[in-house]
Amino acid sequence: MNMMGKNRVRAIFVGNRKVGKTDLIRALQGKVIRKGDIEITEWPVETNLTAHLWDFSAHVCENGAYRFFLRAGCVYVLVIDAGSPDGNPNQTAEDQLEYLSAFDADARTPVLLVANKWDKTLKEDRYRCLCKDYPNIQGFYPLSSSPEYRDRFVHELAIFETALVEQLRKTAENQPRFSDNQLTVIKALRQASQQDSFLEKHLFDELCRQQGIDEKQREDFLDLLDQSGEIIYLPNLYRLYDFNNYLLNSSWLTHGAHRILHENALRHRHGIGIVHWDEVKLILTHYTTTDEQGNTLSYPEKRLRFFVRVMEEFGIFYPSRDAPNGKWIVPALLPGDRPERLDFEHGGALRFDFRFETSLPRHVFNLFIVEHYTDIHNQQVWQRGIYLKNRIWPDTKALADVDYQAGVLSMEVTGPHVDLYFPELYASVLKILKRIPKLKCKQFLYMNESALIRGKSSGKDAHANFEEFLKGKAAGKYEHVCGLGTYDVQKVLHSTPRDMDRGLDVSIREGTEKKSPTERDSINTIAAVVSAIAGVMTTIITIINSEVFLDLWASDFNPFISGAWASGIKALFGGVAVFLVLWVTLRYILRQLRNIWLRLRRWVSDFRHWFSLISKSLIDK
Ligand SMILES: Nc1nc2c(ncn2[C@@H]2O[C@H](COP(=O)(O)OP(=O)(O)OP(=O)(O)O)[C@@H](O)[C@H]2O)c(=O)[nH]1
Ligand SMILES: [Mg+2]
Repeated sequence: MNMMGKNRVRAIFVGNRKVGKTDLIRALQGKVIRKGDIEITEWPVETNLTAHLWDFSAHVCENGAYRFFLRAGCVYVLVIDAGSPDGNPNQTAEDQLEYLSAFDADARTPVLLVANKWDKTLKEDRYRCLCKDYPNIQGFYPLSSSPEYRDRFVHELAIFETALVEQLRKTAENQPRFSDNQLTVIKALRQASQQDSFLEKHLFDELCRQQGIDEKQREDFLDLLDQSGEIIYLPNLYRLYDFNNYLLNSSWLTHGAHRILHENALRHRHGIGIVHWDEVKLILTHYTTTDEQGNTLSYPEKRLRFFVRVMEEFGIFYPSRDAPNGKWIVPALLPGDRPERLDFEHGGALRFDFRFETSLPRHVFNLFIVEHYTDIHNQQVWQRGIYLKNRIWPDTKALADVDYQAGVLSMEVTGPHVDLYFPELYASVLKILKRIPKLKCKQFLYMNESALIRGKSSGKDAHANFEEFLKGKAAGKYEHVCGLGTYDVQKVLHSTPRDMDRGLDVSIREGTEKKSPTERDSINTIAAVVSAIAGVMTTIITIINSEVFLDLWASDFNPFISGAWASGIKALFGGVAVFLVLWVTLRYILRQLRNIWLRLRRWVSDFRHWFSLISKSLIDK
């Protein structure tokens, strides 16, 4: 690659609507080169380095559709409204930072945190702590960008500008430069995007060939084009589904997403956040529009698979487990508010919290909804909560919700099969969290009042660190001391003694993938108990069968029991012994069969999951 060419680096300005992103970009005095859902301002940094400042329109920010364009190799400028009287700008910033880091596995993409509208506030400390939690934040810049305050904040604006230039330079140093030939291709791509939002792969190859860009260089060139926003190129997606058209016009995605998310019929008819393939087709195939530069945006059916895959890739849609190719859950279409009436019985329910040390990313709960949506009770699901009724175990219900401000995901499970349903829900959260190892959370189990054995009740908020609770349980403790009281471990877990070694331990093993000794220990214990009982019974039978024993019963020492009585007692003892041995063995066999059944169900569900994934990729091909 020609290292003498020109460098273009993208700075992406993100933040909620009306925080002052556009004013901040205007303050940098670049030249607007493209308008539409994404306004791109060209800002000359130095002779060989031009920055493209990307500014998203309000609806793109609102839908979260700016996620399509977040890439490593950019600089992010996160703008928050420091003057906002209500809400929690810190929380908003954390949500945005989570989104940013979701597309940057190494957390290397630099972020400049701008607290705009500083003219309205002086509370600096509450933002600075964010810099400690997110190491990719390079600096914190309180300022005011609107024209009326620019004179007052000229110094602060200059500090921000210098920092931005430094980050752009650093980013450019790690990037190959565009050669003149490549710039010619870019020009042609821009022209082509006016005719059609997509360019067929063979035409792109032809353009490259004409400019002497050989096949070996083409993959790097595509990455570079994607980083600079000229083409949307997502290699994994293209490879997996064999897409052979490159998307040239980013507005095609933002317009399509906006159209689906704001389709009235969808919002009102379902109100439960589900979109079917037929609806995607119906809404988009007849939709043709032009963006602000006069480019035509059309959505023929052959392009819609690409559309939904990109939506899935960026967490706007989630494929439903039962029909991953035909039905999607769209969290943004779920009702925002908790239903007024929920008939969930809180009394006696098993309560559990995942408390996050950093913020709780939104996709964690979205994935939880996707995982359990077939159990949704009376369509009672909203953006922050879900009411479930298990389809297999009768009358067993769960209520799960999130408090983003406090960073807590809570669950309550009630009904006769809590001991089975809770492990299932718990395991699914662990499975989701496993994908985001940097997320730290603590788990707390609440103590049920009815499980109090001794001591003063410590109220409904008495809880235990779940890890310690489990350690105690694994060590065979049947009591847990917590707060002012001592609690019955079995009752807290809603389990009977026979349940103590299954369900929960199985789910924990699945979640942590560590071999828990508990199940093995309990099987050993059962085996030991069975052999002990059998041993005792054999001894009794041997004794009552022995001549000495019979003689003793029949002797003068025993005036009350005759020989006939003695044989009767012998038969009774023998019968009880055989019954006990059979009973214990049968229970053990039944329990093992039940474990096998649970395992089989899990395998079947895993198999269905993998099968649907494979069929999904085959159908797309
Ligand atoms: N007081 C004050 N108001 C500001 C400042 N910066 C911007 N505003 C006002 O905030 C409003 C939104 O500014 P924009 O720059 O359009 O915000 P935006 O983030 O681009 O908004 P959207 O594109 O709609 O998401 C306008 O009314 C501005 O005048 C500031 O520093 N101080
Ligand atoms: Mg704006």
